[in-house]
Amino acid sequence: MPANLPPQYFEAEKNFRLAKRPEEKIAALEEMLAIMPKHKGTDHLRAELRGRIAKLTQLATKKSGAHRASMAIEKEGAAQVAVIGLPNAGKSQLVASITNASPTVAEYPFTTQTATPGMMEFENIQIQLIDTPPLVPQSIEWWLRHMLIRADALLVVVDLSDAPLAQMEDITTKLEEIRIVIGERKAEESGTILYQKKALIIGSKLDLDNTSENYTTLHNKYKEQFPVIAISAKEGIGLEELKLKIYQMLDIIRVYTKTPGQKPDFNDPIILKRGSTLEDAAADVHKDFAHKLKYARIWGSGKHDGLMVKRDHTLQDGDVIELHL
Ligand SMILES: Nc1nc2c(ncn2[C@@H]2O[C@H](COP(=O)(O)OP(=O)(O)O)[C@@H](O)[C@H]2O)c(=O)[nH]1
Ligand SMILES: [Mg+2]
Repeated sequence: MPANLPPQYFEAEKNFRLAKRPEEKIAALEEMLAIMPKHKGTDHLRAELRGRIAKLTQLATKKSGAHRASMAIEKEGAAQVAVIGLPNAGKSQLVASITNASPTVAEYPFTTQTATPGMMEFENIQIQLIDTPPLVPQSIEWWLRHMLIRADALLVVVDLSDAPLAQMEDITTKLEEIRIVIGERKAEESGTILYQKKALIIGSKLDLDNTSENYTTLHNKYKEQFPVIAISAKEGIGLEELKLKIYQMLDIIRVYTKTPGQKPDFNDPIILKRGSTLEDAAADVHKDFAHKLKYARIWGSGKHDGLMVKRDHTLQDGDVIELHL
């Protein structure tokens, strides 16, 4: 058993042992896989988990005909963000307005029973958004919980035309029931393991009457804990600012590589966690580069153009690097 597995791993493993249906077992295995650190010491275990998932998927597909055994959505682009909220909050309208997907939008609740991914363009990158079913007891299924846990962040959509504070309370309660907390709250207060997720609060339907007062109330209550923003997906208000806020919330940076004497390709950034070093960037380009790296030249973020930097140099959003091996 590799060292340094986080406590959530053992929690997921316990869920796996308790699971009865193959779908639940698959979700637990996917969670274990997502939690496990990726390095040589875990290669073997990760392969084993993938093997088990494949077997169970076959089994489950046989049982349920054409249905997919798992609702897990493969990550695409720079990050995966789940859009959540109560029925009719405007989640599907938002995803339809800022991505290439077209989930059904309707004035009756519970239109969305499955998850629909779509890609949102932000400057030169793509971020994946997932439209999800509403957080109400009858639709919080095992797969939705796992989807939220696996996502890099959550967008909480609150209808500004309808008591936003009550909606927020309802949503945080529902999330805690499935052991997810959002924002800066301590994740292990009650002794049980909670998953802490980054979140951004979106007040929707700003085009409707009296919504700006509701927005002020919502903003004042939550501004210390979350980025809070008001939009109208229908009228296209606040959507560009929203995209920027989503990007900022994700704590990622874009770094560009170049070869000596050539220009970098600004359409193809490397995406790294904020705080990443030159060595992390090299490892992202090629797994052998991390140890072959001697130094790099760097351009950008107020540094002297072409400055030589070492492997532990912390990179900034927009840096251009020329790796020397
Ligand atoms: N006025 C207005 N109505 C909206 C807006 N966004 C969504 N709606 C309406 O709210 C209802 C629910 O929207 P939908 O996106 O299906 O909500 P969901 O259940 O959260 O996915 C529909 O009638 C939408 O037309 C908006 O920005 N402005
Ligand atoms: Mg919907």
